[in-house]
Amino acid sequence: MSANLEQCALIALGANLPIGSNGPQETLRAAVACFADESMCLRRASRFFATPCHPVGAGPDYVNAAAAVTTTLDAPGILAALHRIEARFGRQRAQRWGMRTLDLDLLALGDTVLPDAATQTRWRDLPPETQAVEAPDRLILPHPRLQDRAFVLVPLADLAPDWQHPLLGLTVAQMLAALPEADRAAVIPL
Ligand code: A4P
Ligand code: MG
Repeated sequence: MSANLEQCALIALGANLPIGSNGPQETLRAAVACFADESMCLRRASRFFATPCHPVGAGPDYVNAAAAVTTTLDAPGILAALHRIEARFGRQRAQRWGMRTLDLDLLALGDTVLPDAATQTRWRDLPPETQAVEAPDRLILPHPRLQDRAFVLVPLADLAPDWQHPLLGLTVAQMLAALPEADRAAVIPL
């Protein structure tokens, strides 16, 4: 008999559209409060940051944050839970990388690699021109773009600077230090 052990999941939160009179910050705060309803126990949450929209000009600036939760859910179970929370906040998938009321991405689950190292590496190494048009049809862990993005790594460094990428061997602090200074400087604490 195998017991499902509790593991630590790292989650990225982002929003760049209001919901009625509630702005992205209120949405992110409310989304964090929903984790408990989905069997995810909040351990740490980052500050909130204003970040320039990527790609530049594709919409309003974002608010981004990160959270660490513990859970006995497996990786697909966590992603399904995150999608249910997105749906509660009116998320519609009209356009890849389109504007959104709430985006919740599973960045990592401990040192889990999914579906396998070669596939994660292929998605991680996708050329920039392909990244915006090709979306994976299955769960990739760690999230294939996390090492590239100041809007992910700056919040993540608030709560898990020492988490180590299982394939790159770099910590969050090291991946962040490898980004251009201008990218880091554009992520502004609110
Ligand atoms: N998927 C595979 N692996 C994962 C994972 N680890 N976490 C699949 C989450 N989803 C994963 O995701 C597309 C597909 O990837 C899904 O089928 C999912 O099962 P999606 O959430 O439906 O679509 P999306 O949000 O448009 O894609 P994605 O990959 O989450 O978008 P990105 O790359 O995160 O870009 N600019 C700023 N400043 N801040 C932002 O937060 N976010 C985006 C979204 C664009 N620009 C941004 C920001
Ligand atoms: Mg997403």
